[in-house]
Amino acid sequence: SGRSTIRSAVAVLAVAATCAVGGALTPGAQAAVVTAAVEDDGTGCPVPDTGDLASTPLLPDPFRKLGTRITTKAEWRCRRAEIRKLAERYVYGTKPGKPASVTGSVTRNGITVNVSEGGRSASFSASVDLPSGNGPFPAVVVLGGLGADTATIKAAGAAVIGFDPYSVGRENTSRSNKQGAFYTLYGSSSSTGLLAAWAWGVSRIIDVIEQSDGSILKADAIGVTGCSRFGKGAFVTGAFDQRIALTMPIESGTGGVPIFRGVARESGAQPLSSAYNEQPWLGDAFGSFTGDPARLPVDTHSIIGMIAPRGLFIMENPHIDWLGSRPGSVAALAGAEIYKALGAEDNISYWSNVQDGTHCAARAEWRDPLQRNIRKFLLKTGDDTGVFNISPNARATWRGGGTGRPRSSATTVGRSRRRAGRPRARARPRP
Ligand code: MCU
Repeated sequence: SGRSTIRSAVAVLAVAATCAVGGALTPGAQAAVVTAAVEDDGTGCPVPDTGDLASTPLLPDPFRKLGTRITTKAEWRCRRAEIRKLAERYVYGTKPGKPASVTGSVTRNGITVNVSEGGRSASFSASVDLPSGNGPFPAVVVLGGLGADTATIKAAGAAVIGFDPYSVGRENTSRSNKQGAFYTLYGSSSSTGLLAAWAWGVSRIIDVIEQSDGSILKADAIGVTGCSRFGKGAFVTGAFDQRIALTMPIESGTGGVPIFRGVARESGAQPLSSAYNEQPWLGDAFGSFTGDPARLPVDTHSIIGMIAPRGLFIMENPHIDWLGSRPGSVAALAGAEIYKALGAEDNISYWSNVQDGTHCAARAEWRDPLQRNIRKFLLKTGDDTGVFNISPNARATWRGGGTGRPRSSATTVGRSRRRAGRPRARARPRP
């Protein structure tokens, strides 16, 4: 039958990550057209109240709804809507949808965005840098300009949209006096953190591209990237807009990809309270979890699940403890289980095996996988499989209560074919 099921293999299992051999992306046969036509396809999904939050020291089961565990791929749409709601409520703050009015323009060198709602208006803009050739072009939104290899992005055939996240959510403000276009619309005391505000800004840029005549940029071939704090932003941006075809967070550190429960146990990684207090990146509600992340009903593997089955390429730096590359690989490996369950394991890649320890350096190792990801998910001309190339420094083990190894009988998870560069997932019951 064509019906796919997701079931728990064992109650608790461990996955040991092995270092990828060679690390080359090998050809596969998976279709890459997996974006949604809308920012969020979960409208209409019932999301019950969470009630009291239980302590879950192991990773929460991404397939367990508030109530029961899902058993089919079709149920993922509404489980994702739940994860989104929980992530907004406890981690990032609410990201509102398209405001009542969004207007603007797309030219060969810039995008303007005008938004208004409830009698408040704001504007911001972004730069456009086109590759050679004839458009319309796919594009990668680069948050904050730091660390992204824009030459490679253009050489691969995608335009670079340069977006200053601070135009929609500034840093160095108190939580009660947040500033920037987002907070002009939703109030300076909005409990939404900067990362969700930045994500909202990118979504509005995509609205304007969608509304344009499509002669310069293609709205259905948008990627997002950024390094460091803007890597946190790129991660959240990709998670919260299903029109984004490719999400590429670089060295995002705490508040980005690394699993919260792991950060808390990783000496040297930026502590949760430090990331919460350094800037209002995370939502105000996260403040009550910094000392006790086990109470969070979602962790970042589930945020990766919000991106699935769309393209995701996580880049990390294993040379700086502060960046938490071990909890980062935990999130990636656990999140990959969601991709597998959805039959999309070829759409997630993780790479931390790099030489240069400089934060946000231009890295030769990422050039090839970056081009391949752009070709596959934005130009839609490639069919590479995903690759996990984990630095020995970043190798980690995760355990998830009931997360299990979800089996998707119809597609990839149960099959025996193994490729170089894939993590080996091994079910091993633990007492
Ligand atoms: C990795 O991102 C941050 C980090 O969370 C901060 O503690 C540090 O101050 O700055 C990093 C960054 O954004 O560097 C540019």
